[in-house]
Amino acid sequence: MKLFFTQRSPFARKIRMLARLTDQIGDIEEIETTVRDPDAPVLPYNPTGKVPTLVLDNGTALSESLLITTYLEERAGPRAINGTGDQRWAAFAFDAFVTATADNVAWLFRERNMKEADKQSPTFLELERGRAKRNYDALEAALDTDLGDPVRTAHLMAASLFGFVDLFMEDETWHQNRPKLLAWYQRFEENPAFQETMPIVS
Ligand SMILES: N[C@@H](CCC(=O)N[C@@H](CS)C(=O)NCC(=O)O)C(=O)O
Repeated sequence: MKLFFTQRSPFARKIRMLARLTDQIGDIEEIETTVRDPDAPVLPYNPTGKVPTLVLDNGTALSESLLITTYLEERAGPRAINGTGDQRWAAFAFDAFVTATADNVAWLFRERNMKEADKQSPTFLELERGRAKRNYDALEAALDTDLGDPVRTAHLMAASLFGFVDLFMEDETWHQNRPKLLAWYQRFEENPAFQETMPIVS
């Protein structure tokens, strides 16, 4: 299989971590691509040009990180990390919430980091900051339950997202007044899969 990724994408980092944690990385060729570029290596496989994109050996191209997560979780068999039965669907539901949070932060990033200051919409920024705050508060509250051990795919998404914000949007504090979330993240930073997928940025 081929996995197209960028160093910066938190969605791709989550998949890269999952592949390592479920011992599937040996079956995956990780290919770094550009985005928003007519020559991007991912484009022949996925016309949306988005990462992550996982191309299966039969040529099927999976995009949207939750779909790729679901595929790799099923393929992992006993090594899957989201549990079984109802527990598994609760884990996927939690992952969907964290992934939606990451989508929201990505919109915020595009508005504030990729547009000139005078082209940015204060209304949009306020709305998205409000949404991010609500979601981070929900994550802080979830720490006693969903964010506890063991590591599920939602944890991989949350850690990738916080790593992204710290590196590229450092003044958007996700941890201010959220001590449990910060302590959780600081522990998670030691995870070898997190260390191995640290964005290499020049
Ligand atoms: N909901 C998508 C989000 C993926 C996404 O937004 N990826 C960004 C990079 S972080 C991307 O591919 N952007 C390329 C573009 O906007 O053209 C997922 O979960 O995979």
